Amino acid sequence: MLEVWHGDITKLAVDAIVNAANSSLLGGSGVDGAIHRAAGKELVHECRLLGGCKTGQAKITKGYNLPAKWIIHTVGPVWNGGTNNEMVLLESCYRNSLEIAVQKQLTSIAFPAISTGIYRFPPELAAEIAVQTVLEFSVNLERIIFVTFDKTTEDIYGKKLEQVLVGKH
Ligand code: AR6
Repeated sequence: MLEVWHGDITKLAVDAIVNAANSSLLGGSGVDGAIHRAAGKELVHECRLLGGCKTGQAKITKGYNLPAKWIIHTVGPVWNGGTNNEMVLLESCYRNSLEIAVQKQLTSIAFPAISTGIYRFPPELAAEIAVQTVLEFSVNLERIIFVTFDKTTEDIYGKKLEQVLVGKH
C-alpha cells in the first residue's frame, strides 16, 4: 500500500526509514541531520565502518534510538539542470533502497523526498520518479510511505498518488 504522510520521518515506527544522505554517510543537515540527531551517536560509529556510498546507491544500518528498526541510507543526485544523469540516479536511489528492504524481508518503509531539498531536484519530477519506481515494489512490501515535510511536497504527492490510483499514470 502506498501512503503519503506529513511530518518528521524520525517519528515513524516502521521497519525502515530512508535517509537522504551524502556520500560520506557521516551526517549533514536536512533530513540527514534530523535522523542522526534522533538516532544518537552510535549511528555515526556504524556509518564510519561503511566506507561511504556512491550517488544512487544505498546502505543499511540499525535504527538505534529511532522508533524505526533500520535506516537505509541513500545518496541522491545534486540537480544540475537534468543533463548529468540525475533522473536515472534518483530512480536508482529508490530501487536500491527497496531492494535492500526486500532482501531483508522488511514489510514497511518510509521515504523522504530524496534530493528535493539542498540538492535542488525539481519536486514534481522527483515525485513522479519516486511513485513510478516504488509501484513496482508494492507487491513485495505491505506499506510504502512517502513522507512530506512541507505543503508543496504534500500536494504534489497527493496528486501523483491519486493519478496512480485512478490509473491515469
Ligand atoms: N522528515 C522528513 N522530511 C524531511 C525532514 C524530516 N525530519 N527534514 C527535511 N525533510 P534534504 P537532499 C525533507 O535537504 O535534497 C544533507 O545535508 C525536506 O523538506 O534533507 O537529498 C545531506 O547530508 C525535503 O523535502 O535532502 C546531503 O548533503 C527532503 O526532506 C544533502 O542534505 C530532502 O531534503 C542531501 O540533500
